[in-house]
Amino acid sequence: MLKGLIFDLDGVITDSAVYHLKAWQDLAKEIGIDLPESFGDKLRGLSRMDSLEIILEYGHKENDYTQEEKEALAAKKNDAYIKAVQKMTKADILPKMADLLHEAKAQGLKLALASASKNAPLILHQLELEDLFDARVDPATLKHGKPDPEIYIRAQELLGLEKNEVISFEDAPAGVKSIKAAGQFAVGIGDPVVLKGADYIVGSTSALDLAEIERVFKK
Ligand code: B16
Ligand code: MG
Repeated sequence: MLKGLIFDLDGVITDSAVYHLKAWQDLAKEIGIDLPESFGDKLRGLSRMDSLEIILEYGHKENDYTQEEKEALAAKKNDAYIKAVQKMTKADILPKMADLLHEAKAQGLKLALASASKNAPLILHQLELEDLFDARVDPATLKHGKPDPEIYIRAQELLGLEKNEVISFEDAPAGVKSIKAAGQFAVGIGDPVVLKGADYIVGSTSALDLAEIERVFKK
């Protein structure tokens, strides 16, 4: 029986990816790397330091910096990202998502957040959604990032539920892999080819229909 929903943040509840990409592009430019718009999809769901690593590899600069210097670069990107996030409002919630969250809550479903972002509390605050969530995984407490199942298993445990009692929502291939490795039902939001491991896929949040997802889940 369905008892809870677990959500990724970036790409599912709001499109913070555009701000991540802009902040990474600005930082990359400073160190001589020209990051194309298409790189944004590669960053989805990856942790901050994993994002920096693939950017440095892309620019053939992976051996140019010490760990301390890498941390300083990531901190600089994060400062710029936070400045952008502070301008977000509830108008930045993706289409239909606020309705879906409120509908789920009204049905008595528990809600958890499984975002790799350390800035998730700030973003939920900006979007005025923080009170809706019963649990939030703190990514700083995790040993492994997505696609490892740890984050989705932790979210389910924080809700006190079993894997067959939850539906989890993701926009990134690494996130869908994480959900499926946790043994949960995965709703993918995005390109069906890219998200092919998911149990139910919609092209965008505009197409989300909780009753329909629940019907497929129960089959
Ligand atoms: P931060 P999600 C992820 O969010 C983003 O998709 C990814 O691009 C970002 O690097 C990661 O959060 C870490 O974010 O630097 O704010 O800690 O999709 O897991 O909600
Ligand atoms: Mg995401």
